[in-house]
Amino acid sequence: MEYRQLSPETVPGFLKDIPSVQQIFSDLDDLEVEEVGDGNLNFVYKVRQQKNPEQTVVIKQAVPFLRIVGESWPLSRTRMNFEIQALEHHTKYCPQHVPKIYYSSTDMSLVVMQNLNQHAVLRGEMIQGKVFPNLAEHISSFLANTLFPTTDWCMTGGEKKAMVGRFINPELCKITEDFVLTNPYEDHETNAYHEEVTQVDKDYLQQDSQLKVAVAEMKYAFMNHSEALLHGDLHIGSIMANEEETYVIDPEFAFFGPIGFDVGAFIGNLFLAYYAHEVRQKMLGREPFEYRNWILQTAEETWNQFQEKFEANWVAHEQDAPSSYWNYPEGQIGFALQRQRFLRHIFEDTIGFAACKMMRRIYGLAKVADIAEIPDLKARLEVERNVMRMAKVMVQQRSSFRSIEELTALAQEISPLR
Ligand code: SR1
Ligand code: MG
Repeated sequence: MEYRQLSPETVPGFLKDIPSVQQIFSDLDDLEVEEVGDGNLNFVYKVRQQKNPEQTVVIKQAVPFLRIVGESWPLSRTRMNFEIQALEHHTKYCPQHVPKIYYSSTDMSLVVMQNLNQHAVLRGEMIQGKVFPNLAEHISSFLANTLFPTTDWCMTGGEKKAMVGRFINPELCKITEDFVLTNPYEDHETNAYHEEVTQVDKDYLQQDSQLKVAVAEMKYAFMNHSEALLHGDLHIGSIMANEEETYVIDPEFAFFGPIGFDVGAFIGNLFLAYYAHEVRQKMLGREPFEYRNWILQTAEETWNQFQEKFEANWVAHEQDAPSSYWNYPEGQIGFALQRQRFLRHIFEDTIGFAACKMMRRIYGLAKVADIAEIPDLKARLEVERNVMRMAKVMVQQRSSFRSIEELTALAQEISPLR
């Protein structure tokens, strides 16, 4: 099939010929299509049957450019091939948190999937101050269950290397290398500063050698540490949720990288929301304490539960296929020590990458609405300065935090819950 970019007008004709889609709609001549993509890269169409709106799907299609910039920024459509492969992996290991896939095509660079119409994008919901009681439990499961199976603790060397090869994703990795791990820390042309940002603010990030060394170390880890198959972009805009259920979407940045990058992406975004809600809760006419407390608790529970679940997966794997390596009288002590040291390493990476994910959203091209849509620029600047203060300590002192609670204590030191 030859690639063509779909439009709301051409979607119904395209869907008509797909057998798995024919089973969803009772009348394929009665479809209503709306383009709803609000992400930076792709186009997303919601399709529903007008007379039976519960018959519905979503189509996500990659176009050969970066949507946030336009056709002047070419970007290969092969990103959809990585998304399709990653969705298959996530479905295998964590189906309860992945939308159902009805059809995919690498030729057309698209996927037809479950319309999560009972759920909404988590970032938008959190901006409105909604609480998600199961979020930490669900995301920690998603992380532990999708990451552990692709580590060298679980796969054979041959299997792992073959899979790493299938996920060499240089173009999207370069977006992260540039926009998360390089450009915000220099006065780069792709950065965007609002009018209240001063030269002192910029220098705080862009002319601090200790900070720049620490970020460069994180970038090196991102580029070299092929620990597990990552989602690769697990911010809170890649999650759809309601009070009961949580779904992880958009894994087009998937590649084999450092585990802490995924865990840190989520936790860093929680801290961004924490700082934003010092202002946002007041905008909503509420006292900030309760909501911000929930955000910090979610960060703590996510890390603590992730750690437990990752370790439990590791122990279960060893019990299923005991290795002769630990088969000596004190072997279980050695195995426990190894788990502890590896999780310690992931924790340090999590803190370092969370910090980079926070900083890139302040001066980098792609911002987060939590902060960037605070209308009062002076209030926004104060939020941004708090983010920078925290992120700087995190990335530079990532090896000195002994627990996630020490990290949430730092968040409160910089901006008390109130
Ligand atoms: C040009 S930067 C675009 C960003 O959008 C995606 O969601 C990734 O976070 C990427 O860095
Ligand atoms: Mg995305």
